Amino acid sequence: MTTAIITGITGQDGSYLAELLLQKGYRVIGVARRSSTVNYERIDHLLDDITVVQGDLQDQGSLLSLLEEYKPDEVYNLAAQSFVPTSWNQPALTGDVTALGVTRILEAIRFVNPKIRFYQASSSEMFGKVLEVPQSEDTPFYPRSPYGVAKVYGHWITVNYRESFDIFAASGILFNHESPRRGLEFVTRKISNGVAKIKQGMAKELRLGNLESQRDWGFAGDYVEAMWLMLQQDKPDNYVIGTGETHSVREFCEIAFSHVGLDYKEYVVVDERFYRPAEVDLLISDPSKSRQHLKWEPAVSFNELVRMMVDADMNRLKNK
Ligand code: NAP
Ligand code: F7E
Repeated sequence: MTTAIITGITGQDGSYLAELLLQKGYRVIGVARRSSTVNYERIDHLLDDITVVQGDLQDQGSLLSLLEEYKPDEVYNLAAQSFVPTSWNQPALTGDVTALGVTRILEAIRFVNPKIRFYQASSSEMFGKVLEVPQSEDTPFYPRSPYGVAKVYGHWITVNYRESFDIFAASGILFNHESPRRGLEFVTRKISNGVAKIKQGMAKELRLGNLESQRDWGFAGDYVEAMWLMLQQDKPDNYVIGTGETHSVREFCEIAFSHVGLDYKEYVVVDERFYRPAEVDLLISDPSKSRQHLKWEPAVSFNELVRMMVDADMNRLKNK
């Protein structure tokens, strides 16, 4: 039985990746950091089938002992301080977890078993103030937030351990991917949740920041398949994963509100509190390498994604 360790098991992607690996017959070990109350909402339905263990990307020893105890074949590093605005308020913590945390796992792999295959969750935020449109594996980085800067470090240390120590270390440069399990502070989920609350009479307006920024949004359930595919190749590499389409926050609002028969212009209030010190205006992937090498294609379209998220929040609030 193949064993995989997933850091960030309690997050959006951790839950989808665990489901995928269980379907493939893996033994799944999920790493969660200690907290005073458990936050297993996204993995409640999996707790009989996976093993959840304590570990923290800020603690080298915990990572070493996990690898020694569970002897994984594959490690997926999905843990991070992943919310961009928080990275300006807590830049040093973001660097410690999102950047140095990657080195700590790679060091654990190097000491315990350099044959372990490693996946690093890199991000389109590394492209930031884009130097090329669309963005591919060869586009230079220009990060615009402490989060983006930390992810650039995580990407390059992954490449460096591949080249220095011959570790099978893959970097997936994933564009935004969303789902009904997305954290409530990210814009897509904030909108789908806001729409459902307004429709059900629980809120009167939705306050957002920059409506003009554009993202290449896909469905998280599709993207975890790409992570797994990267570790099944003959050689480790970097891959851009996205849809190749871009849409604005405004378009997301239009579709989300109209799905429940509302006009977003009557409810969305632009609030400068949600503007960022430096914005990433436009992201759009060139996913040709992953299409060709991994044979990966997203299954869920932008319209389907928006509707799926609104429907899920409508149902959740109805059943409350
Ligand atoms: P997420 O929902 O924010 O999940 C992040 C996970 O990291 C959570 O399980 C969190 O645990 C854990 N974590 C945070 N600090 C930790 C620490 N010090 N030690 C151990 N675990 C820690 O993020 P996601 O959307 O699933 O994204 C997964 C990964 O892909 C992240 O690295 C993210 O930066 C990256 N990424 C995401 C996207 C996207 O669009 N979703 C795109 C590109 C890259 P708690 O539950 O305890 O907070
Ligand atoms: O913002 C704008 C905001 O917070 C998207 C993370 O998973 O994807 C995510 O980072 C856009 C930005 O995601 C609001 O200014 C407008 O331009 O949903 P977001 P993000 O910053 O793109 C990347 C790939 C990651 O790697 C990250 O971990 O939407 N926006 N109004 C708003 N954003 C938020 N959050 N809230 C608003 O009210």
